[in-house]
Amino acid sequence: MRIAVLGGDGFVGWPTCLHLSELGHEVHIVDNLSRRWIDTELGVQSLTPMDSIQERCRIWHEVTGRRLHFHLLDLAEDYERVKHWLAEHKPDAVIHFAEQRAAPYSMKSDRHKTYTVDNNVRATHNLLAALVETGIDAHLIHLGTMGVYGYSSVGAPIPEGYLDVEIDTPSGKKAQEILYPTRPGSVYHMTKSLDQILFQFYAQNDGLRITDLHQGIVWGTHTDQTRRHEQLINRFDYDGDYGTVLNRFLIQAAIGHPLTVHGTGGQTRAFIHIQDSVRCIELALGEAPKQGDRVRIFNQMTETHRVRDLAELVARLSGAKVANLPNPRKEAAENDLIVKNDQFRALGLDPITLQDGLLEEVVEVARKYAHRVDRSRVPAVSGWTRELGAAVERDPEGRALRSAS
Ligand code: NAD
Ligand code: USQ
Repeated sequence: MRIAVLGGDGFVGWPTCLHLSELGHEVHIVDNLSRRWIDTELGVQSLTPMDSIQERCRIWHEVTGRRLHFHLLDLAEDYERVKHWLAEHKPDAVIHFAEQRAAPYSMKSDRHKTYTVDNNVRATHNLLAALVETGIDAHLIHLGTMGVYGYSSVGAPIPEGYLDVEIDTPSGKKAQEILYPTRPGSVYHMTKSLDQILFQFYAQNDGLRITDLHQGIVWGTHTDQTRRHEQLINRFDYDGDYGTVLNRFLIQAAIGHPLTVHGTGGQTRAFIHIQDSVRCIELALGEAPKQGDRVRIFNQMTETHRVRDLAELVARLSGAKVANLPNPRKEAAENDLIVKNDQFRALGLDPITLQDGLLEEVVEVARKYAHRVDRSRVPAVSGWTRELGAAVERDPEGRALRSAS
């Protein structure tokens, strides 16, 4: 298949490109490299030293003899170029990772909020409109988030995207299937909720064939392919904006930083290892919906954990201390989460779990590159409201200490 991987220079995109290339697909990476620019804006860098995308593609060719094609293109800024690119390359499948994906970054300021909405919603809508206009019948796979469902305890499993409801009408009860009501917890998560509506409309109106993967928090760093050469190494974010919770705890353990638990750590979230994430994309590719089908929604996660349990696990593994910090986010302090993921399991996914020794592998990678860590960038200081941001008191190194109130 000819596959366009939008956002193929990113944390999940890059290993996906390698995995699909190894399977024999013709892979085209489309990326505007905005993530690398954001590192520059924030004054941080990936824990792991990443080469330029062109160099990464060259190394892949050297190692495997397979070619990856890179195209510098902004999906949000230049609709005409997006349309021409699609018309010229006519992909069989499009995998869409190309969005600003950090919740804390999306809440930093009004500028970051508007950037995140403009970038994400326009990128998705430009792509949909261009697919219709060019008449390209590609299977579109989008990386969405478990966060669209929200994190209040509902006491029932979260279904895969849709909810069966009964509506009272004058002629009696009528059954209806609706998108599960969204309850995004950040501006970033809100853009993924908006994406869902765009997908619903274009599938229904234009027959676009769409799969939306509601992914949990991705942890780990290596996949079978990124292990093949030092210069194929994956991005690893550890800073307070882009680092996600488990990877942050593992790097904090490696550098002797207390594990930064927000509040009581009673937040329960869904997780998936990066190797399973790329495998799920392969499985979803093989299950394309037909024209006229509703958007196919999968919950791309393999297990759920409470933040404080993760901290305890990493502390046991490494001897690290746990610090309960004031939470800069507006979120439920404690929640339960039960999630259905039957579709991937039925397709043959055999999940990698936290017990599989891969936690140690991440700590080893983190130790190897610990000299690249700027400890002052570890605390999460982007507040969901001005008050929450201000309540995070910092020490002279910029580390969050305790509530100022
Ligand atoms: P990432 O930031 O590492 O990668 C995103 C890539 O998209 C970057 O290379 C960036 O330069 C590119 N991009 C952004 N806007 C673009 C635009 N307008 N035009 C072209 N390229 C653009 O993110 P990631 O962690 O790889 O996540 C990929 C996708 O998966 C995101 O959509 C994210 O919402 C979703 N997701 C990620 C996680 C996670 O834990 N990392 C979990 C659930 C869902
Ligand atoms: N948390 C801590 N300490 C930290 C960092 C985070 O306690 O040092 C807590 C947060 O307060 C939150 C939970 O851990 O309760 C998860 O935070 P996170 O940063 O790991 O994840 P999140 O902001 O939800 O975003 C990440 C990805 C995003 C993806 C989402 C999937 O950045 O792209 O959509 O995970 S999900 O969480 O399932 O919605």
